[in-house]
Amino acid sequence: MRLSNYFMPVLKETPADATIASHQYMLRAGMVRQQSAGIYAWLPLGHRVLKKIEQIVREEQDKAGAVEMLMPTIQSADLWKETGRYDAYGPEMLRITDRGDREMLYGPTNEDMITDIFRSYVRSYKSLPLMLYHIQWKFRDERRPRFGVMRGREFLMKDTYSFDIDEAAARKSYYKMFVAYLNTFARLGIQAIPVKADPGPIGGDLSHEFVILAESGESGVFCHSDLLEMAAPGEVDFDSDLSDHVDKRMALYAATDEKHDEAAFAAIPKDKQMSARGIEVGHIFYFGDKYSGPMKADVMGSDGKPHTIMGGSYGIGVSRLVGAIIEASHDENGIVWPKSVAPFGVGIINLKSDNEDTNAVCETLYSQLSKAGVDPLYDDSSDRGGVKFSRMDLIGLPFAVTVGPRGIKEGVIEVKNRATGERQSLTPDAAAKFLISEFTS
Ligand code: P5A
Repeated sequence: MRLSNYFMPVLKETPADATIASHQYMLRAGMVRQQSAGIYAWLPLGHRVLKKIEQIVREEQDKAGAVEMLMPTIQSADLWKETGRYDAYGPEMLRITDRGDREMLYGPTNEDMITDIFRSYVRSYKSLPLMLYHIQWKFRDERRPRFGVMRGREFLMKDTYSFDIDEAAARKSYYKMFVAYLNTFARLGIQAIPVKADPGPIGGDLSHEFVILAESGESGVFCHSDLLEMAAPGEVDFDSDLSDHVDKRMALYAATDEKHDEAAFAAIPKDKQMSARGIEVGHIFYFGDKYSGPMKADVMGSDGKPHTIMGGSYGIGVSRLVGAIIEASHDENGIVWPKSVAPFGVGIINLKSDNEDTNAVCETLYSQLSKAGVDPLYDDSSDRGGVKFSRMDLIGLPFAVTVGPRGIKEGVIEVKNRATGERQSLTPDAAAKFLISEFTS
C-alpha cells in the first residue's frame, strides 16, 4: 500500500476523552472513529488488524472441529421468551419493534437462536458432537461504555456453541475449546491466563475467563505464576484426551477479584504468587440443559430414548482484542504490533520523495516485499522525515526501512525493529532478503 493512496487520518493531538494507551493510540493512528457512545467506525488501518485477529480466531476454531456459519444480528424476542431470558436480560438488551409491532432485539449473544436452529434439524446422537460458531457483531447497551473498543456497545464476538449427548461428552467439547483458546491467544502474540469465573447471565456451573495482563485491566487477577510459564499446546489431535493441557492449568490457583479466595492464594509458595490487573478477552461456559431444557432440544440416544442435549458456549472478544493487544504491547512512542496481527509487515520511509535514487530503491523494495507477501506500507508522502518517523512508530509496524540519499551513496538503507529498537544498515538486496525471511520463517 502506498500512503498516498491510503486513508490513514493520523491525529497530532491526543483526544481528551481517551484515558488509556490503546484508546489514545487507536484514535491517533486513525484506526477507529467513535460514531456514538461505544459505537465505532473501523477505519482502514483498524479494519486490517480486526480482520487479521478474526482470521487467526477462525483458523483455530476450524482446527478444533468447530463449523463456521453466520446468524443474524437482529433476533425475534419470541425465542428469548421461550428460554426466559427476555425479561432476565434487563436494560443491556437493545429492544426494537418492527413496523408490524413485533418485538425484536439486537442480539447480545446467540444461545437461544442456535438452540432453535439445532432443534429444528438434529434428531440423533449420531450427529453429535457438534460445535457451531460465527463471528458476528453484538450489541449490549453497557451502562458505561469506555476504553474505546474494549468496552463498546457494538462489538465483534466469535461465539461457538457445543452440543453433546451427555455431560461427559460436553466436558470434552469444553476441553477442546479450552485448548483452542490457548493456541489462539498464543498466535495473537499475547499471554492469556485461564481463570475460574462466574457464569453470570449466560448461566451454568463451569466457566473460565481468559485474561491478559495489563495495568489498565478492569479486574484484579491473582494466580500461580507457573500459569504464565506454560507453553501453548500447539498442534494437537483434538480427538485425543486433552486433559494433559487443561487439568494442569485448572489445578493452579487463578481468580479475578470477584471470586478471589485469600486463603487459597496464600497457600501458593510466596515466590510463585502473582497479582496484577487483567483484561478479559475470552469467556467459556458449560451450562448443560439451561437452554435445551426449556427449548426441548432432544436427540435420540443409542439407547433409543430421547436425551436433552448438554450445551456450552465459548466467546472471544474479537474487537476488544485490538485494544487489549495494544494494552499489552506498546511504548511511549506508540503501538508495537505482534507480527501475526500487524496491519502491515514493513513500513518503507522515503526520506526524499523528490529524489530519483531514493525513489528507485523504494520502488524496487516495495515490489519485492509485495511479491513476497510481506505487505509493505510505503510512505511516499512529501512530509518531513521527523513526521514520517513518528507516524511509523505510532502505527507500530514490526519493521521500518529508511531510505535516504546519504545512505544510498554508501549503498545502504536502514532497517529498524520496532520492538527492540535495533537498527541495521544493509544493502537494499540484503534488507529485502532479511525482511522476507522474518515473515516466512
Ligand atoms: C459466550 C459466547 C458470552 O456472551 N455467549 C456466547 C457467551 N460471553 S461473554 O463473556 O459475555 O462475552 C464473550 C466475550 O466478548 C467480549 N465482550 C465485549 N467486548 C467489547 N465490548 C463489550 N461490551 C463486551 N462484552 C463482552 C469479551 O471479550 C468477552 O470475553
